[in-house]
Amino acid sequence: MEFLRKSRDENIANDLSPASSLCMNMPIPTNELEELVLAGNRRAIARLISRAEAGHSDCRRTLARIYRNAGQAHVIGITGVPGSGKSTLVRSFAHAVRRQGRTVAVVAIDPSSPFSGGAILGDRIRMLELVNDPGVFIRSMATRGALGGLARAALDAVDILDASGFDLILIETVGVGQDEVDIVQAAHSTVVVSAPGLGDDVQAIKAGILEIADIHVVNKADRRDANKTVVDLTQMLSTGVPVVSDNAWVTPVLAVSAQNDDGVTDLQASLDKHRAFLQESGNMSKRIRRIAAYRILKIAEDSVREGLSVEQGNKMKTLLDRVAAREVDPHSAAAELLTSINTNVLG
Ligand SMILES: Nc1nc2c(ncn2[C@@H]2O[C@H](COP(=O)(O)OP(=O)(O)OP(=O)(O)O)[C@@H](O)[C@H]2O)c(=O)[nH]1
Ligand SMILES: [Mg+2]
Repeated sequence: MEFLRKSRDENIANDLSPASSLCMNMPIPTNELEELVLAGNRRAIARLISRAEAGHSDCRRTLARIYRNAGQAHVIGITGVPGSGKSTLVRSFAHAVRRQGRTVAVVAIDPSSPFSGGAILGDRIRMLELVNDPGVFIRSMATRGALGGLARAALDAVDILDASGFDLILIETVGVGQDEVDIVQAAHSTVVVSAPGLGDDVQAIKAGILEIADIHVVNKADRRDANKTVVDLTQMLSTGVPVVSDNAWVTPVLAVSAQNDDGVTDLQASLDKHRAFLQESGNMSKRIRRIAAYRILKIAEDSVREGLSVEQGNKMKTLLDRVAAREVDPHSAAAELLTSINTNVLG
């Protein structure tokens, strides 16, 4: 197959080309990627993710079939304040998962790519080991298109990786914007990472992300001041932080040193326990519905926004003339605009 001989960059560049060339010059049509993705072919996976990211409608049918084949993986969201060691933790966790013989994929929604992250040499070497391991797949999604769509693309990527057979899928984001927090919650289990020495420590993660944790990790436990962070966090949790986590689950606070691989197997065990808890308590199906609701609304929102920007150049001009001349009121004009989006873009 010709595309398999091409470099990854070439493939990606090709994938991001405009719709017309996607159709005309494409060495392999999107629908033929499906089988390769389901068989776990890495280049096909990378390629389909790129096409999904570009948001071309060519993918829609393929993604629909992929979606129906997904649903086996344990999807884990990892978030926390910048610099708390999320990327280091993801790498250490991936190694631990591999030692168990399970496979793992990472979708990193992060301004700094995990490929360039890792200040120390040892960490970079470990990163290379992961990149060369067929049981690991790492994908960075740093770009937010002009029309949004980050959540859509990231969660399409999760489907693709899930359908291609990865046992665990990690979504890593920086817990800053609402979108990033929401994306992480589009996971079955959410891990919130904090660490000592980040200014306000626990206070820093209070705003918005403390309460979404199913599991808390206090990273950098090799530092002497880590214990204080563990104590502060545990205290804060026991004094009535509203917890989103399902009732009977007691959110653990785990001390971890991602850098030294300490406590990472505890995190693994805790995540397995959380998944089992969700399944046994019936909470898994609630979460699956919550994720589905988020995705449906997000895609609808993106489509309307996209449609509005297209219609601005078409329908809008006539409507403007009529509203300015007071032949039509703005409410009716807006309704008409939405109808034309419906027929032209969403249909
Ligand atoms: N002492 C210590 N340092 C760590 C540990 N884990 C990560 N670090 C260091 O913390 C810094 C930030 O680590 P990252 O993994 O890049 O953190 P991050 O949360 O992904 O950062 P952003 O992507 O910028 O939000 C790096 O210098 C790491 O080497 C740890 O367990 N112990
Ligand atoms: Mg990072």
